[in-house]
Amino acid sequence: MVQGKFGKRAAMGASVLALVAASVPALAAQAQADTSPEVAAVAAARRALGDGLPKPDLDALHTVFAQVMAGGAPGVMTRIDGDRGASVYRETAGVADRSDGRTMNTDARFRIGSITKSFSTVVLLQLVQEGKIALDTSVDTYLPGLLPDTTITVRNLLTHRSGLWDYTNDMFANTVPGFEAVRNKVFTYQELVKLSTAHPATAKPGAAYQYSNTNFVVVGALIEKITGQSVRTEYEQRIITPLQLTDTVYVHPSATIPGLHINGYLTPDEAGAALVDSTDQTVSWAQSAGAMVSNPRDLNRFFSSLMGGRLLSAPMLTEMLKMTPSDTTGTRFYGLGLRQRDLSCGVSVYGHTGTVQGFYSYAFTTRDGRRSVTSMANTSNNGNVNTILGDTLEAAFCGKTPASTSPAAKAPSSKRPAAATPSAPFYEDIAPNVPRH
Ligand code: REX
Repeated sequence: MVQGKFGKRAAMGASVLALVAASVPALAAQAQADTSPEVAAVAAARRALGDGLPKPDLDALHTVFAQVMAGGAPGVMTRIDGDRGASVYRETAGVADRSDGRTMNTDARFRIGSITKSFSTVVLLQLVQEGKIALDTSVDTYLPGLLPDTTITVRNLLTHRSGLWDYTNDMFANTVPGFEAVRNKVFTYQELVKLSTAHPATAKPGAAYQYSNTNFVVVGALIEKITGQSVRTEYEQRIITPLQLTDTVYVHPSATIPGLHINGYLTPDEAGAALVDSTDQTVSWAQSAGAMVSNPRDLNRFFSSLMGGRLLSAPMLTEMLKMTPSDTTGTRFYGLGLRQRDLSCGVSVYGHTGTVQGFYSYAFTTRDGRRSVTSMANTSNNGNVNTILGDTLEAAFCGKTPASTSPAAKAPSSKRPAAATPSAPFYEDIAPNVPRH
């Protein structure tokens, strides 16, 4: 069953829109120039949330939810904060807990996986701002002897261009046994780095984008070395407390998610095998690369605040947004601990994706931070579900745009996924050398 709760201000009246148009000279002039009902309807839809984008297409969103659940996820949800949270949509389907049938809830916490990388990057870039560390300096300067290649720079880590092997490829080659072997373990950063450096480098530093959790484990080690404090303290003091992210916690090495939360269900490799409840685990295998817990409101606020300049100076945000392609689609890019996705309606969104056993998530915002979207499904090791979940971004950011006026109508068809139709399989970064299921 699909449930929806609409924010009070989501349905803004036409009279309010007219007032808005009248008070903004450019809009008023546009309204006078084009008086056809069609053009006026498109303009009204675009202004409906006050953030300049089309209204979210909730029918398309619910169709995506149905596909995610048909693909094997017990539950799925999306929270959309329009106009920096003035208009909120909380959409859910399915259950948060299969044992008691508790329904999915957008207030509940979940494991955000690699979305943690954006938090770690903000901490590190604040340290750069403070002159305590430099982006283009060798990691070896700060952590002598940790990495065999002394030419790997701090920027190489943040851009996934270090050439450090991703140790999770080996760790999770067999999904459930791999998970069970580490779910209660507590690793040091050094132990995880050693698992990586037992393999030869995958490329020369700077040469190629190759997603690797190792990079952000080294980022955590750098943060702790430079500040003399735990990453937990740094996340709290620099991000969580200032932004009042009351549902965001870093509890490593505790294995439980505190408070109201969603249970995660890992898909075994064997076809037809029952889902494994993977809620409780230390996530010590990821730490600063993926061990945070949060909820959709906090993630939307985090990325909106980031883009709004509340966490980094303008020059440092510009550094974070220096993107290079992360695949060959021409629509997906990676900056410094930050992804960019170009959607079918011509809108670029910025954020991160996350995968921890039992949890797939997407958290993205517009360049001005005015519309932010977080989606999650409580399963993993099911690439098809992850791909379909990504289509919630199309429905939430692009909405229903009349084909004749949509920038997508002019885009090549390869860049034009329909909102309710799953786009091409998305495997780019999940343990790249491991067979897909
Ligand atoms: C590890 C394997 C996935 C999960 C991983 N997660 O590298 C990081 C992350 C923290 O969130 N990365 C994602 C397991 C891709 C991102 O940045 O977007 N897979 C699963 C297997 C495969 O065990 N055999 O799907 O749960």
